[in-house]
Amino acid sequence: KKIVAALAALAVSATVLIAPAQAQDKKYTIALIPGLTTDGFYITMRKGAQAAADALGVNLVFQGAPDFNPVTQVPVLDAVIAKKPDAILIAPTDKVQLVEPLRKANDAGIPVITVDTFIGSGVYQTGAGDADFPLAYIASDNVLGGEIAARALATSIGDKGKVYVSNVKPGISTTDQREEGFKKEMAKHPGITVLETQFNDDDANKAASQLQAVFARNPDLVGVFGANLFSALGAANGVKQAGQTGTVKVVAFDAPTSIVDNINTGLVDVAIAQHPAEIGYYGVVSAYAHLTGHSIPVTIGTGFTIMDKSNIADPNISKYLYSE
Ligand code: T6T
Repeated sequence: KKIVAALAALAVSATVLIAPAQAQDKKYTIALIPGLTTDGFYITMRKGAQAAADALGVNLVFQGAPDFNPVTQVPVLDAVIAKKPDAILIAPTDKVQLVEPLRKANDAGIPVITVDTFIGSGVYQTGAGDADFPLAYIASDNVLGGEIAARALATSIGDKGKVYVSNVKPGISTTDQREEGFKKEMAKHPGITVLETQFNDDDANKAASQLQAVFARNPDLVGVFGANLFSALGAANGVKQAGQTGTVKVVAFDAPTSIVDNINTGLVDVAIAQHPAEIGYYGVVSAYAHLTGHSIPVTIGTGFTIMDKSNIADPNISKYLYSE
């Protein structure tokens, strides 16, 4: 009897000992597919993701397209799915066009988490709609970001005059929501007229020429909101080329290192930095938690840091500038 009991105890402790060892031996591969590879925002997101991957012993694969476009992102996604990673983190480049390609990953049993941008309505795991299958959405609050931008621009133009939004293209959740928040806030400022949005396809040169064309049609233009990194850089360059630095105010979404000079010279009044490293970090942590049997929040919101001339030299602020 004693021997049987001892053997049983041994079996129990053996299971207890073996189970965690097996869990630790499993090295998970998590793929991160950015909106595009050559954008400081996603380069910074990758760093945050890598920090979490290193801490958790996860293999992180970063694979993306050279431009922000579903036509080039979908083949990258297909190639990633074919390699069967344990989970996919992705910034979908279109709310609608990425639904079916991502469903393939989900149908293949690969958990999907969207970072920065969302598909469908961005409300996941409700059983409603056909694009609610991603496990989580980790991002800035982009409607709020647009409202912050509008308030900053309203202040810098003395609450009156003509402004417009320099934006990427319709169908991208983030930039659509920033424009929505901007217009919602501007509706509370009767002295401000919001002109028609200019779409630049994420091309800073196009954004610069559009600024000059809008200014040519509206010599009383007083401000522009650049709704993402390339829209803002381009709009700011357009203001400079038009010789309107300081007269046409610029509020920029995103914070590449070049924004420091633009703020210091007065070309850009305010930059709204997102926290992409946090998005990447919590993306990997969430995927890992799910893979190891834990429940995860369906949305995680990350914050903003507002940069202007008064605080840009402060290391607690400048640490949120994006990596190159
Ligand atoms: O603004 C970010 C990102 O949040 C957006 O979805 C796309 O543009 C950026 O990557 C900046 O270029």
